[in-house]
Amino acid sequence: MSAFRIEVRMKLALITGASAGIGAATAAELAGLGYSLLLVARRKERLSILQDQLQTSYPNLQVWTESLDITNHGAVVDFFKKYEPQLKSLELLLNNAGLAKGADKVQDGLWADWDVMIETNVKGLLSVTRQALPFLLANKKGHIVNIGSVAGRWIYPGGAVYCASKFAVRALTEGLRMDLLGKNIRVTNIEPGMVHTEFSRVRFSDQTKADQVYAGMKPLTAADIAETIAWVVSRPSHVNIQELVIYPTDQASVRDVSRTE
Ligand code: 8X3
Repeated sequence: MSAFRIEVRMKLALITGASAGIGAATAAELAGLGYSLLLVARRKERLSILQDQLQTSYPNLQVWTESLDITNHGAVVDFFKKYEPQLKSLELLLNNAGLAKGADKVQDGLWADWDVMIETNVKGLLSVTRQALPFLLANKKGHIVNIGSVAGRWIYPGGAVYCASKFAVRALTEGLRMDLLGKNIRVTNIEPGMVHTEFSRVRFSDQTKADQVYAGMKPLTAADIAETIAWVVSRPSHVNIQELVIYPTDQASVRDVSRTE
């Protein structure tokens, strides 16, 4: 990719966890809005397939993909060095990478589950954000969109640590907004309820259990959230949608879900 082409489309969006679900769906929405895309996730093959699909739909799209584990701070630092030419055009960071592992009560919880949730949802988000901020600040404009959760506002049994990690995302979103005040950088927290992605399969490592989560109800889709993000980022630059709670109609709270028999 020549330096000239990098300068053709000025708006770059960096998406973490871009290989599937909300990340991949938002990549497609942002391509439609004229963003260039820098897509990262651990699964390089999935990213390559997504890259091909996006380039078929948007032949002029500039899209780069890179395998990156955001829990590896050294790798994150190296990534930001490698893509510095592209990142000079950074206008949007979508902190989408995140996961739940397990739904055990704290007294039964597994350290490995807690570790990966906190490492990814909290420290990984911080690692990427810290490296991205110099680029946004240099551009004197930008937008950070964090994928939080209703679990960042309300707690449910078996969700203490996952909820804590998403409460942290909410706190970091608010803190960032304060620290960046006056810098023309918007910060948004998107807080979805039940979205039918790989989320529950990752959480339970079991397809049957994952299917039960959505049985008899109509959950949100990744596309629903992606469309919302596209709306949020395309508001005029003086408008910051600070946070959005989005439930499916069949869900009234983290614990109330309407299901057909
Ligand atoms: C996912 C929503 O309700 O499964 O963040 O925790 S929930």
